[in-house]
Amino acid sequence: MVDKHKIIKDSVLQQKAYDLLELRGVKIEDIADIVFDLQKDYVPGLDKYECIENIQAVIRKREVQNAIITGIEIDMAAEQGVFSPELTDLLMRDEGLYGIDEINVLSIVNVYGSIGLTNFGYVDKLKPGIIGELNDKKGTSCNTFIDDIVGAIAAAAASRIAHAQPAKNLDHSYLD
Ligand SMILES: [Ca+2]
Repeated sequence: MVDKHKIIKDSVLQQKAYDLLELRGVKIEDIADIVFDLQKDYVPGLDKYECIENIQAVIRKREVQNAIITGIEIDMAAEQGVFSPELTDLLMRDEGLYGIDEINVLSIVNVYGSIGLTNFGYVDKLKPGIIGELNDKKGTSCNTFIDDIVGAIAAAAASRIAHAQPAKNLDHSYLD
């Protein structure tokens, strides 16, 4: 029985989010590579460790954990064929007009304001690193949701770094 009044601890969800990313072959270091490439030209002395720290800060947010867990579990359920043939087909092909995978990650992208959306659009178009690898595995695996999740985490972490550099990113100095 589901107890509606039970509040799941953030730490439990955070661990679940990390576990699911790892289970699906995504390492935090892979995401850090994308963040580094997004920000290296704007942040002097940026290193991978700082990128990882910023990714961890993004994943500490409850709305981010929710999006990670929901999206990855839908990918896994699609592979197991638990949905109707129509939805299974849309998900297994990452059908371009489906669009719910992008909507799922808007809460991640929006955490750090409009620069997050700009960064997300950029990685979604170029599919750097692990995002491209996930995209190439389409057909055998369902990576419809996880590719956007990885792109959104990278975009949010890059935006968080940019925001900490007000002198370098004057256009975004209004962000909290
Ligand atoms: Ca997708």
